[in-house]
Amino acid sequence: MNLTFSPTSPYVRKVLVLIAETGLTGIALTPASGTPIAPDAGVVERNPLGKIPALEREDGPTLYDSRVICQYLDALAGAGLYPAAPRLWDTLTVEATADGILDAALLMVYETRIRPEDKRFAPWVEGQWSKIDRALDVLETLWADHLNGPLDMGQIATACALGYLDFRHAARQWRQTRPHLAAWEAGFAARPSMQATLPQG
Ligand SMILES: N[C@@H](CCC(=O)N[C@@H](CS)C(=O)NCC(=O)O)C(=O)O
Repeated sequence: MNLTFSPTSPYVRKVLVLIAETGLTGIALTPASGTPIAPDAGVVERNPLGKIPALEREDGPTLYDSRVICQYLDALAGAGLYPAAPRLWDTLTVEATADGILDAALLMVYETRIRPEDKRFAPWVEGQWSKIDRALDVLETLWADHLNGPLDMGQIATACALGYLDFRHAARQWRQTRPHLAAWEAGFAARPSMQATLPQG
């Protein structure tokens, strides 16, 4: 199998953490990049949306979207990072919450990196941060017990999202009003799978 890879992509990191946690082998990494205005030709060949990660496999079409890839690899490893229902519904919702944080955080990065300065719209950026703010509050409260339960993909996605906030939006200081989430993150970030996949760049 072959996984498109960037050392700064938090969605790729979700997959890499899963690989490390499950001990899966035989997955090669192909460096890739690209933005909505400068797509990577190699990525577009694998994923028409031009996004990474994408996973080429021998027994079927290339898979894309980190959530699909993670479910596929988890099934392959038999690791149970997507547990049986009813806990599954919580796991998927926590993962969707974390991915939503990432979607908003990445759009904020694109806004300052890609959009010309005279076309930027501050209320839109703040609207993205409001989504993140609300999602973090729910992780701090409603999902605190889930985060402290058995390891699953909701936790891995949450840790990757928080790592990305530290990497790209540290000035927003997400920990300030969220002591439980901050303590949980400190513990989770020490896992070898997280240490081996710290964003670089
Ligand atoms: N929902 C997708 C999001 C993937 C994504 O947005 N990846 C970014 C890199 S961090 C990307 O490839 N962006 C290029 C683009 O949006 O054109 C997933 O979970 O895999």
